[in-house]
Amino acid sequence: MSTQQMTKTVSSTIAGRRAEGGAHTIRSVNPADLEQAVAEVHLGDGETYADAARAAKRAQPEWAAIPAPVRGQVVANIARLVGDNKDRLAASITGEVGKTTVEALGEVQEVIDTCEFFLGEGRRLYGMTVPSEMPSKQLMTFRAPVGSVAVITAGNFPVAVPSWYLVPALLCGNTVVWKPAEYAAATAHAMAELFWHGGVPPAALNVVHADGAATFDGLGRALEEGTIDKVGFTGSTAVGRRIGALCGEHLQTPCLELGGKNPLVVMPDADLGLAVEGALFSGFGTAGQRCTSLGTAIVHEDLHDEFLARLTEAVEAAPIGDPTQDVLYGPMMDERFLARFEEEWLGLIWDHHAVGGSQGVGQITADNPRRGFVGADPERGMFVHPTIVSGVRSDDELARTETFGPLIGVARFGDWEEAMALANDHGYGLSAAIYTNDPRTAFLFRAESSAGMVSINNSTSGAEAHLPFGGNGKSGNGSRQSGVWVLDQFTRWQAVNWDYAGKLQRAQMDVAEIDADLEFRI
Ligand code: UN1
Repeated sequence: MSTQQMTKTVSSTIAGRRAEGGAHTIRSVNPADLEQAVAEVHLGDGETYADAARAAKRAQPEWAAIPAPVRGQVVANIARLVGDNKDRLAASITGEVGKTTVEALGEVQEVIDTCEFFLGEGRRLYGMTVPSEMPSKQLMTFRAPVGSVAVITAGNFPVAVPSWYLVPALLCGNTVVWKPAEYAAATAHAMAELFWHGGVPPAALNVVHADGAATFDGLGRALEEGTIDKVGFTGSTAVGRRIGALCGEHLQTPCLELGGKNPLVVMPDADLGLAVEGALFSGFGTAGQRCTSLGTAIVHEDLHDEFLARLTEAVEAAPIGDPTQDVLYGPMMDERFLARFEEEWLGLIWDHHAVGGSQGVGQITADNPRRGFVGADPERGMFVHPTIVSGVRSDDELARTETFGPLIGVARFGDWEEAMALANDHGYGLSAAIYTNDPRTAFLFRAESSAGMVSINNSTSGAEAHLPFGGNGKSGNGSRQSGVWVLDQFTRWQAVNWDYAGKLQRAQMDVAEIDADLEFRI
């Protein structure tokens, strides 16, 4: 691991100016090497947030007045800049949240893909012309920007998930206040710089670094003042519920992308090797810290023992450790996730469960080692043993609780109803996968799954950047990001009624009557 010290100072940026008022300072560290500080981060307070919202609101009309194809050109510039800085941005992700180099590069690619989709949308943003029921009258629809948008994101995807909000929001003519995760502040700042250098006016993209309490306070004030018109939030279900309630008080519908308990069903006709590979990637990639990470593998009794044996073997053999090397996963990205893993998720392992995948459970230390750990000293970082918990039943707490870390459940089923109960009854509905070679089973699963995203013979994680992304139930409020679908989050339809008859024509009342003989029979 690199021992190079590179501490920068990161502050909130409002209309291009550093905002340091009311702040306390935290250190963002490399989770693979806690002695390595990445940045000193000045955290703002509620007033910092409210100020940023005022700046965004003020800047919005001017940004919206720029023709959409020209805003699309800005997005094209961002795509190019992100591409040219791909390795640096990926290194920043790895160094600040511990994602492996290959996943970090993939994440940066997701930003580029998002930009490439939306730069063309600047030349579309289509409305419709609609026939009127009266002559000399034309109806049409326009997409109008929503206004100023609050974006609040987690740090597990410190650039890709923010780009799903920032790029379409800006392209549609909105301005933004972005509150990234505190533990990914330096990466967020780097990303924002690429946006500003690509031509986004500084007041159109304001960045506030703040803790949860200050953000909540500031967002409440901004909603009260009318300086935030839309909220986009990616994070936990518990926080999403609070944000949804706050927005509801202000008659707003936020875009909420929350947790998951994503099932992966393995049918008796499945390609077992493929299913094991899918479970390994979605269960342990990003150390299980994706909202789309595998929750429970639900395996038919005919294949269960072999699936479990092969997955356990794969997990035991997997290289884990230094994320700059070729490993399955690196550290937990922040101490809060390590603490929760040890204090809460491991407590969901009950007597009737069997545990496998590693020599220990919990943090990898000298006293609780993992054979083949990649890197010098696991105790310098926040590394956790991979854990497979088998014998999971539908009434287990573990079958219903999102465990944001490298822990998966394995359950056995006999009939379809049992499999679907395990797949749906937890009340989340983000992503679900099935491994089968029977198209009837695949489509039955699609129809009966509560998830917003269904994969057939592919894992629960790794969605492409231009399909609708989002969930139902405890995973969100039905909002969708990505592709054309997200346009409905960041624009509102405006209907236009244009009458050029020169006299009042009353809808429903002044409509021509048609002569018809409906008693006619042939
Ligand atoms: C998230 O964890 O919030 O589908 C998003 C995936 C990624 C995005 C995950 N493209 O796994």
